[in-house]
Amino acid sequence: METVFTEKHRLRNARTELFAGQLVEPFERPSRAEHIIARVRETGLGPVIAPEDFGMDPILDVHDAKFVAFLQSAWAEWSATGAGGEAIPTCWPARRMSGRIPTHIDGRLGYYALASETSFSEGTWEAAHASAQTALTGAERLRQGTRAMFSLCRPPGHHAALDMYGGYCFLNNAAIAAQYLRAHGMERVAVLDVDFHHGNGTQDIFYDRSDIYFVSIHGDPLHAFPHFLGHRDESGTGAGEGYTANFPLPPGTGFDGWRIALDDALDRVSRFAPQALVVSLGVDTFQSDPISFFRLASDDFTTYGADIAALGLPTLLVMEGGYDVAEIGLNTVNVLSGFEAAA
Ligand code: SP5
Ligand code: ZN
Repeated sequence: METVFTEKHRLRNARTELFAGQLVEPFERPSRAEHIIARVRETGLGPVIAPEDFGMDPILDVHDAKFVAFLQSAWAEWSATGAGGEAIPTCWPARRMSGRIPTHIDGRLGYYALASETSFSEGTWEAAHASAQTALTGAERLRQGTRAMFSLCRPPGHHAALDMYGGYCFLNNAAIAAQYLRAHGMERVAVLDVDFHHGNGTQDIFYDRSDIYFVSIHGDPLHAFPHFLGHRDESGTGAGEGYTANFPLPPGTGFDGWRIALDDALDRVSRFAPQALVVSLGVDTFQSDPISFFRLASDDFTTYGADIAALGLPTLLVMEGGYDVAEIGLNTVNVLSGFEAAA
């Protein structure tokens, strides 16, 4: 399997994350990608290629133009205020308040953020843009007939919605790739999200559509981030009714329980009969992940990589979360080699 990777991910290197009432070093840090690419090379998974530049159009096919402009200018606007630290929203358009877009950066941050743990830092836009191009390059290779690709995206994307960032995500790489495949000849595309957290952004972007099927297995939002989406009864709206499926699972879920949900999810993908599958691949389902509560072991990642390959679909695996940095390379590449062995 080929991997798409660029060192531009390092431009996303925030100093702060608001966690447990303190500003700490972000869980979503550059060393995550360095460990994964090291393991890709060590195991001889396949060639590592650099992303091509597909420009802004495929990004604007998925995200609101004003939101994208905000991401591009946010750091400059924030720095201009003379603030000493990184950009963290402190207020939101909460229930019964106006939906008007503010002028001041403090208001704009709250308008476009869905969470405050994700500090906006210098270089964030450049890294997010490169991450989206990394997903797009994988999608284009798939379109040309490659069976499977790994887009080693960083920062991750699945929490980024039409016009919101947060959960360490700015541009929704998997959604941008899925929409690109739709726009370039594939009639039906499925997105399978196996990150520990619900892919609220991807669900939001495709919720009213029947041409992109979205299915997510995740920590029950009653107990886990993003807390306000990902319940079992969310199944799509309008023409999209029945084209979203959610499998929220309780704290302590191990591989046996998780794999039952995966079987159901894969069965639904299979019945949708897509021309391609995009996998939002987060390995924060690992037993010792510092911010999550599932109990998968390293070998389980190999097993489920093979389960996904058994669908027999052209598959683009897009990196999302995973915060046990010492084991992230092993767990991620286990999914990919499990897939390869069964493909
Ligand atoms: C891409 C991705 O995996 N994003 C995850 C964003 C999670 N952000 C909020 C984390 C809050 C964690 N609280 C956990 C308490 C653990 N004791
Ligand atoms: Zn996650």
